[in-house]
Amino acid sequence: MSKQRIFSGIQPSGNLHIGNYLGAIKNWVALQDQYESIFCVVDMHAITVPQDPEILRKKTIEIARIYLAAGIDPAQSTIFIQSHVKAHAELCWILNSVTARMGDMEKMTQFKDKSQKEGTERATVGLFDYPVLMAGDILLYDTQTVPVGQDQVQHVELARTLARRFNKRFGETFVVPEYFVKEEGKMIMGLDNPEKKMSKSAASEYNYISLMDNADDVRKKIRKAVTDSGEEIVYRDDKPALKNLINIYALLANISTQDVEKKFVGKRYGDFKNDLAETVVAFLVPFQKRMSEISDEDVLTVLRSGAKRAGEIAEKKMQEVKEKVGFII
Ligand code: AQP
Repeated sequence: MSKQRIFSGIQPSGNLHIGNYLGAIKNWVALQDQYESIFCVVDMHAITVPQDPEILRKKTIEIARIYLAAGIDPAQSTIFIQSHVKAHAELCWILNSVTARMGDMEKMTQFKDKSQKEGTERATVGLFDYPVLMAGDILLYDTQTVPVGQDQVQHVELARTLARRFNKRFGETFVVPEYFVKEEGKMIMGLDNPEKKMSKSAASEYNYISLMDNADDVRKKIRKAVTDSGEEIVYRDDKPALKNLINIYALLANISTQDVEKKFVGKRYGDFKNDLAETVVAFLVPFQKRMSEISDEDVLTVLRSGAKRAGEIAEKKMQEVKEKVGFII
């Protein structure tokens, strides 16, 4: 029996942080043996908010390099840049026109959050339409499972709705995808505010630990991270800041949160934070070394062959879709 397929992607906007790694990339690496995997650098999503063109190009390569350094194996998994496969834009337009409804779109919380920054009036139509483009990304590849962090679940739900609606109207065309969210890393919270997710576009750099941070930055950021009242190192909902730090510790050390609690019985926040900082550094140093060993040329070679393979799958699906909606092929 052939393997089931997974698809996921990350925007080349801002600095990738350990939330992106723990909520998404770490799971992709673990899943790639079991699934036929397609991982995308979603540059078309990134331009829904302003980007400097030169920085966007650099970040696009950087994200692909991060995938490789994290352990995505290009011999096994397809890695490509979204804008290299024009079918993403084509399917987005068709879904926009025949399946997506304003009523669906107005429920999308990410648009509400992101458009708040500059006001809805100034938000781009692309930002509003982001979830339909994402639905297209997923549906083009007959994706069975989409591994994402919790914040993207609503968008995968929309992809499910659009697939069902299209299938109902035009006959069986799209696989209705499931999402895969791993409980432990599903939402890493901001170090400066445990009520909101860690985010690349956060105003303060003390919100996140970037995958590019050096050891001193990591130590400084963890020292400054907000903590809850009390002394004990306990994993509890009424201590959201501590719970978040314990989660990060457990995921990077590959131990359970209970084991973290046990390890720090009788210790203080300061001891825990020092140890956490060294755990993060012990992860980042070899990770960054692996990144530095992968040249731009190596990355581009992987991306070109990934685009070829992804393009073939996507093109086939587009022929079927175009035929169904009444285009002349
Ligand atoms: N804090 C998080 N904890 C766990 N997972 C997270 N993800 C994002 N933040 C966290 C997951 O990372 C993947 C890539 O996200 P994206 O680049 O497509 O955009 P996003 O979800 O909007 O992520 P960011 O980092 O917060 O970016 P900005 O600030 O640009 O919005 C997704 O699987 C996401 O769930």
